[in-house]
Amino acid sequence: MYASLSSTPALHVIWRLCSFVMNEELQRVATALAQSTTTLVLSGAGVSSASGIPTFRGEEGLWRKYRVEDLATPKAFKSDPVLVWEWYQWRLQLVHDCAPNAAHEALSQMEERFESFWIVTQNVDGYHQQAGSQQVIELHGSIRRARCLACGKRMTTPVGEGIPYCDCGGILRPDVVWFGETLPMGELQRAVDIARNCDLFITAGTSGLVEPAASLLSVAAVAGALIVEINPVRTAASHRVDVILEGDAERILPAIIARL
Ligand code: BJW
Ligand code: ZN
Repeated sequence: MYASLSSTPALHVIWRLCSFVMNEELQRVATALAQSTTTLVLSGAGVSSASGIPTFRGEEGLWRKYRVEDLATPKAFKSDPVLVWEWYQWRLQLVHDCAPNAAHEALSQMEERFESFWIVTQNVDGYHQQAGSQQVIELHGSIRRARCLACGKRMTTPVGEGIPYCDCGGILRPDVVWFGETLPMGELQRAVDIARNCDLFITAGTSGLVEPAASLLSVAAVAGALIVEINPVRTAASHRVDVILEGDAERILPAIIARL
């Protein structure tokens, strides 16, 4: 496609101009990162899409094939726990079969280089930690863990068919946050504290539709942070950001590192 674009003189000029602007913006973010005292990266499903994990709301999104009301609410679990577990076992298998991608790797390298660098993730796949990041706050829990509805014990999600049970006899559920449920208070509080104190906020691979995660951007903006969005398309958050890096996280994040 690039070859045919650059073969037409007018389009070639536009192409060169876009590349120039993109380079300027990448450099601006790299400089902000190098100078930042605290950086918060809010990650969403798009960060894991290059790994082969489907997003929720895009063309190939999970919700296109399954209705969210059927699978990711406490009511759905109560009415059909077998179906909900089947869906989570399928996704867990996918997480085990796939691996972190260049976006996760780049974020892990950034944490190594910068002292106060935090990832607040909406993802439940655990790929940031698998890629080596340590300062990760999981807002929506983890698909790798299950929780007993009777005694509250948490454990590694047992692999298998049907409903898994705890030693105490209670039913296990995925240790994730469903619609209508509150987020883990400690994690949310820490995320808000970091957003209040950050001077660089990067929202990557999220539609910015789900609350309260989406509001962290506003908290950071009020605190005066530079707000950057990495996404191939415009989102609900785009009009509130300072810099839009249009593209895939697995390409953009390594490109930022290359400019440090
Ligand atoms: C790429 C890319 C590439 C693709 N590179 N990018 C205030 C106002 C209105 C409603 C509410 C409100 N406060 C609370 C609510 C209700 C509700 C909510 O937000 N509803 C909205 C949908 C309107 N929130 C809740 O219920 C939350 N609980 C809560 O607030 O408790 C208090 C309360 C309760 C009741 C009433 C009021 C208050 C809980 C939310 C839990 C969300 N759970 C899920 C499932 C988790 C478990 C699981 O995974 O199974 O979390 S839903 C799903 O959405 C999942 C995700 O983490 C979350 C966000 O999705 P994300 O990451 O943005 O994915 P997508 O698919 O939407 O977007 C992907 C993006 O990537 C796209 O933009 C692509 O373009 C991009 N992309 N490839 C970069 N390579
Ligand atoms: Zn139990």
